[in-house]
Amino acid sequence: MNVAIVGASGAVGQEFLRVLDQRNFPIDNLVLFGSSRSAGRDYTFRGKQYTVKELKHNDDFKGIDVAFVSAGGGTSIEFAETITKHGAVMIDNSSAFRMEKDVPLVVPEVNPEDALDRPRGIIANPNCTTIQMVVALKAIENLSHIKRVHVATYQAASGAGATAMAELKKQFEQLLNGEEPTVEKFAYQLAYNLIPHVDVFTDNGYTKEEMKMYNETRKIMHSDIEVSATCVRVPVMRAHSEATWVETERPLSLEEVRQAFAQMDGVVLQDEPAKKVYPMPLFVADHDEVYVGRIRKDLTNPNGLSFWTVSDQIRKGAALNAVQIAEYLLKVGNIR
Ligand code: 2RA
Repeated sequence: MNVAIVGASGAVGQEFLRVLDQRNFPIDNLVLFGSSRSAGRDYTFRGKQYTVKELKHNDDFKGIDVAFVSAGGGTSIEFAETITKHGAVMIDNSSAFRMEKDVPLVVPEVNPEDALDRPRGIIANPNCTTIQMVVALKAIENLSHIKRVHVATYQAASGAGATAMAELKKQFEQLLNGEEPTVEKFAYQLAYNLIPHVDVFTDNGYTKEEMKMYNETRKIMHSDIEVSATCVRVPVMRAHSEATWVETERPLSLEEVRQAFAQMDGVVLQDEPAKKVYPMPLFVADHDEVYVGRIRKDLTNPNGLSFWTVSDQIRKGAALNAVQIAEYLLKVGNIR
């Protein structure tokens, strides 16, 4: 496979390199692309050095089979044609194409076959908060149709990029030294704080991040599922957590729900509260799966169920999901 990574210097771009190597993804040729600022930087992959090329409108993508793209929505929109015109499959981590009718939005554990119908050669990677939620929801949907979801997210700094992670770390150090914390990546100091504001507010009082969870979930699950989200930034480095409540068509027993989670691809069940066993971002960071715990029947609604999920935002929330899409295409022989 001839592989390109666009946005190679970013947090997700760097994770693509780690994930591709760790999963022994078959690569004959690798090309790294970035902005004029990151062009010239060198990265090592499988013992060989690669230099970032500046992304330009030329024929650099000729012969590329799959391009993993994580460089912001503007870059994805501007370069989609350049990337795909020679037949490369563009797996895009930005939100640019997610809701386009002719672009599949894919989580391999939930709707892999959607990736086979990509008239523009583009496959969209969902938002990180959506990915971890739908992996868990799929286990329940297999038992009984989910009518509605309420979810509160506890989103790590990594969602805003490597510089945001560095800012959070720096804030703790500055505060420890009695200095004024640097506040640039978020609306307020994040250290020792929670910020109920991710992305921008829309006319209905929800943020764009919260509306992504509504719109993307319906597209991925091909369902009329109703999702009401509250997305919160928390002082955690790289794993997102979510408190989820679902209402299903029929009442579900805890036993069948636990069994469904235990058998679900991509899920690790961590649910033994009596032994203080439940998922936490500190221990889930750098892992691949969606960790599920705190499972309980809703005491206010016989068809209600509550649970807690944690997953690494940079891996399953971005780079790993995109690589798993490419692995699926390879497995079914649907890529050059
Ligand atoms: C965030 N989900 O966490 C958004 C973008 N990665 O900031």
